[in-house]
This record gives sequence, C-alpha cells and structure tokens, in this order.
Amino acid sequence: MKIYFAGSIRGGLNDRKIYFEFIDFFKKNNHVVLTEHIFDIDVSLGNKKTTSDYIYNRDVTWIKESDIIVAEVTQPSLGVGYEIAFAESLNKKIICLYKEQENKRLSAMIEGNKNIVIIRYNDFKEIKNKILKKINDE
Ligand code: 6IA
Repeated sequence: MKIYFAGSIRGGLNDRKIYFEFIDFFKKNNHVVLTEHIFDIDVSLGNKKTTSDYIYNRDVTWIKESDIIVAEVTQPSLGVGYEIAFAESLNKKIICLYKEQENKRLSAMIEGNKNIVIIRYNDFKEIKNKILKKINDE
C-alpha cells in the first residue's frame, strides 16, 4: 500500500520519535511511505525548495496518489486536520492513531467521524498487529 503518513510539524514536533517508529514499522512491512522524510529536519532544511507553497502542492499531490492516510493525531495540528479532511473528500481510507493522555481528549471532529478508523494506544507495540490488519482491511 502507498501510505501517506501525517503528523504534526508546525503544530509541535514533540512526538517526532514516535512518527519515526511508525514509519519504520510500515516500511519493514513492505508498505511505501510517501512522507518518509518529512519529519527529518536535516533532510527537510537541506532542501531549499521547502517553502510553504512547495510543501502544500507536493503534499496534496501525495495524498491524491496514496491508498490510505495514517495520521498520528496525539499532538494537535492544523495541517494534519486539513490533510484528514482533504483525504476524506477523496474517499480515501483514513486511520488515526491517538496516544491516550490524562486530561486531554481527541477532537470531536475526528472522534465523531464514522469515516475514520481510530486506534488508541499507550504503547506502540500493543497496536502493531491491529494497524496492519486495518491497513489491509477492505
Ligand atoms: O500544521 P502542521 O505543520 O503541524 O502540519 C503538519 C502536516 O503538514 C504533516 O502531516 C505534513 O504532511 C504537512 N507538512 C507541514 N510541514 C511540512 C514540511 N515542512 N514538509 C513536508 N510536509 C509538511 C518541512 C519540514 C520541517 C521539519 C523543516
């Protein structure tokens, strides 16, 4: 599957390590991750073309090209919310991964949307099989 993996960037990069774990995991399971390098600050900053205009156009093209969007939504991000809604408008399959946290709740615009499969977790290892199964489900 061609996966568009989304996660917060300007919304905050606190969960960047988890994003890398998910991306590695998908690649090891023979999926293509279109966004595999976007959280790599060194690669991104080394690329002189990374203006907002360039990023927007490239990412929209990748979403159109993808089979599925997997979004890590623990750290709220305007960009990720936009990407989810855009993918929904194209009838793409959408999986959101949410790490449970005390005194916080996932946005109702994600939690209440029946077109989105939500997988909650405490530890990434617990949900590995579940994610693979959901990715391959028709
Ligand atoms: O509003 P946000 O920046 O948190 O939105 C994050 C989402 O927008 C991600 O899922 C990406 O798909 C997309 N996005 C935002 N910024 C970039 C970017 N910047 N490169 C690629 N996609 C992006 C350059 C990388 C930066 C670490 C220097």
